[in-house]
Amino acid sequence: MRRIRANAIAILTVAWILGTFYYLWQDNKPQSSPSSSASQTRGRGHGQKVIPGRLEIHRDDRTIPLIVTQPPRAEQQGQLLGSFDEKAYLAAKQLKPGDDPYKDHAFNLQESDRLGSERAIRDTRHYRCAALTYDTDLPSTSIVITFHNEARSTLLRTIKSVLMRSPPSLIQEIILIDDFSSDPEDCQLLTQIPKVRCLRNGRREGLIRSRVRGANTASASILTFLDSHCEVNTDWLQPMIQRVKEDHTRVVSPIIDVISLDNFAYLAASADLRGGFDWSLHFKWEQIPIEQKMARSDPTQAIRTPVIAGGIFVMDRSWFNHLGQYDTHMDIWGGENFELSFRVWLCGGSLEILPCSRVGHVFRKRHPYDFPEGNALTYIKNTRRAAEVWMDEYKQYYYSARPSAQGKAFGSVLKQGGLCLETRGTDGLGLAECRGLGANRPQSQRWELIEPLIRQQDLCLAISAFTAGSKVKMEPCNTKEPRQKWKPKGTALQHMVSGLCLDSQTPMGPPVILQCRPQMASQSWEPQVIT
Ligand code: UD2
Ligand code: MN
Repeated sequence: MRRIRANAIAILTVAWILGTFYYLWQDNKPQSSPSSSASQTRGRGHGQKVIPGRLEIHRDDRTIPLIVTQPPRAEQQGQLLGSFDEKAYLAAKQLKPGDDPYKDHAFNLQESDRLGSERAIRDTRHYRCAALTYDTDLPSTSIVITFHNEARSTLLRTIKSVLMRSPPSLIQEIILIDDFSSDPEDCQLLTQIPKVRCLRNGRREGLIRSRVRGANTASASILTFLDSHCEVNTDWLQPMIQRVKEDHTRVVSPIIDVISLDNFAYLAASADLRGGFDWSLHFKWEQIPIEQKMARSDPTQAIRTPVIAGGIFVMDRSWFNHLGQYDTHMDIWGGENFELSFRVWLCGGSLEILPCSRVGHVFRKRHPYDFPEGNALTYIKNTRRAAEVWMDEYKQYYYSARPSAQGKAFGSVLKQGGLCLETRGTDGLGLAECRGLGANRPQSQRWELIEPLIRQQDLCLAISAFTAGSKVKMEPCNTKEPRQKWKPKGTALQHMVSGLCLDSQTPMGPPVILQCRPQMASQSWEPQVIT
């Protein structure tokens, strides 16, 4: 009898051990097809991002393996979507047999469409996150989503996941900015969903100006930015709003989980990463330094990050405005995440990744849309503006890492103290108070340094003679004309042939060229971000 009992205990023990191993093994296994590993590293022609080790399914992150977030029941659906006819919306745009499912969106559209507008996803948070509580009087937020030719199924899933997985009282509105997509109905039809608004750009603006447009019409005191191909996870919003409520200078991001571009599997990302960059201003994820990791006793704690990835973050609206929003002279895509991050840190705020907030995003390997001025030039223009404006002497490392950025246009940024260089009459010049904001800045005060020229539309700064004290005037641009060739020298602008520097001498009179004295205020021309 005793032997039978001993045997039974032994068998049970073995079965228990095997069961435990099987369970851990199951949970370690990527839940998707082998091709999903492709999303671990991403490369692009230019302005590309490499995301090493972003995807890391493992048990030591102690996520909640068995809980999936449920889609709402049928009766809740009606309230969620109002009069919106989801079936018709999705059916109107279907992949035709034989079409390449990756062609238009750089992800597998067939898989995205097949999933439909919602699905249960795994709660990828650390299990201790589920026990956290948040203030009951958190302020509400305006969600800002800009898109250019997004697939209907991914766009709708983004919106529905927000409505399904956020406390309704926290969602003031969802502002879609249709960045001049081919079909205005992609956006327009979605306004039948309660809380959804749609603003369409009359021309392609790029994500940076589009987000500013969205932020400017937002009515809530907190802004939440999302890409147009996301799925938010359980309780994603409360931790972020809580942190911003406690300190309005915090800018917070979730951990960005990976939605496979091939099979749309939802995969947990590592909780040990923060944002970083190299000197050529490429974003990359980096491991949290070991000392910091050791010091982290609480896995639910915020992770301070030098920069954010850029697409998914929450910040106070008045803080966003106080910082001057984004640099609206950046085009299409890229660089704005560094620029905003530098603003935040340099102006006394902070950036964080919150492990208890998770949002899935479809990371792609190429841009599915065109860049009117080319991908490479646009990325250089944007990052050069970030470097010129915020990196002081560190910008030399940017130029060493990216020699091709030398001499490329970076937009209108010429200013001295509170005064701007402006054109007067046909060829006259002088300093005057800087006027107008953003698009309202008068043309007479807009300058572009496109080495070696300093341009205003078709006219360029030229010296009248090669001797000290000669006046500077405007004349039609000609890259071969030695009188028009300039280069930056610290904060001064040096005429290349005479070696003399642009000097405002008498503030209201025309500028002249004088011996370079870099410390002189009259020779210091600072880059100015026009917001
Ligand atoms: C990442 C960010 C993205 C942005 C970018 C750098 C995440 C998850 N994503 O690239 O938000 O910060 O880095 O600039 O961190 N779009 C427009 N107009 C355009 C081009 C794009 O509205 O002319 C939209 C696009 O539809 C999408 C969003 O902007 O919703 C971001 O573009 P993306 O998804 O191609 O950028 P991504 O995720 O590679
Ligand atoms: Mn994206």
